[in-house]
Amino acid sequence: MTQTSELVKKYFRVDKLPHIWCPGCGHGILMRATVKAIDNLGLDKDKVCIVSGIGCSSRAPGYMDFNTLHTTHGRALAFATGIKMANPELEVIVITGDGDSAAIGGNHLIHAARRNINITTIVFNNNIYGMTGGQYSPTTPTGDRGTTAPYGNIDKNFDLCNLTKAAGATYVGRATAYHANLLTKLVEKGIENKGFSFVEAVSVCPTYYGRKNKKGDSVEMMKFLKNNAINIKAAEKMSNEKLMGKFLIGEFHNSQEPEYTSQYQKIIDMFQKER
Ligand SMILES: Cc1ncc(C[n+]2csc(CCOP(=O)(O)OP(=O)(O)O)c2C)c(N)n1
Ligand code: SF4
Repeated sequence: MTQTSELVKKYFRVDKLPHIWCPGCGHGILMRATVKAIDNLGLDKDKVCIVSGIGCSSRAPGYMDFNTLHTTHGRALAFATGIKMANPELEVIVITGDGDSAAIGGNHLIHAARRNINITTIVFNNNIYGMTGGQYSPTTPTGDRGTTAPYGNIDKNFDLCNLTKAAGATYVGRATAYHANLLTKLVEKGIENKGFSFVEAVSVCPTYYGRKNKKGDSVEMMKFLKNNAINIKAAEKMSNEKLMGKFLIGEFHNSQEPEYTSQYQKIIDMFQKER
């Protein structure tokens, strides 16, 4: 088994470390779980392309030693789609935030899912806009506070797994910074899936979400994830009463459907034969 230090040497841009995430931020754990999944699958580093938008979450590819692209806010999936179409041989992984993927990038997310293009998207969901100072995002739970919702958010929050599944993603899963081993497994399976894979990685942001909502420090927030996440398989046998106030983790959806770049190639082949 590869040790952490070997992982760091092999997969991180050591000259860019230490990272500048706040002490106690969950994003580092999620980044490590992503790299661990890549390592477990033994992927060729030169064939992996990691794309992000803008945000604390989207800083991750800057630290990761692969082909990486730090794009514009909300547009990671648009860039990633272009890369995948130009070179379907590449393993394209998107790391994005809840604001980046579900607000400004929300349309790209549903259409990438609908196309079933072979991209794995990992959303580092900290339930808030971290980088810009704690504005509420589409995943801020109703009633919770942000700088733009000082009296509590009155919008309904998105369940990103339900959203992407309904839009057509063929692999959907959720884990948390506390459940890092499960997250690694879900990312592995997402990468292996030949279609659009969506993995929600629930993070902790003690600086903004935690402080604004009196959730305590990072340890308290991690305890919350530990105590309130229920595996979807276990949930099947539990009563609604026991599930009240809990949230689900695990594999939500796994199906096989035609993949976009291979369908596109078939059209190219058809016309090349006709010529
Ligand atoms: C077009 C555009 N609009 C707004 C911004 C400002 N901006 C930068 S990061 C960000 C939010 C990031 O939040 P999220 O995706 O949830 O990631 P986090 O920082 O919480 O990890 C915003 C609004 C920008 N850079 N570009
Ligand atoms: S603001 Fe929040 S998400 Fe951003 S680095 Fe700090 S703890 Fe992490």
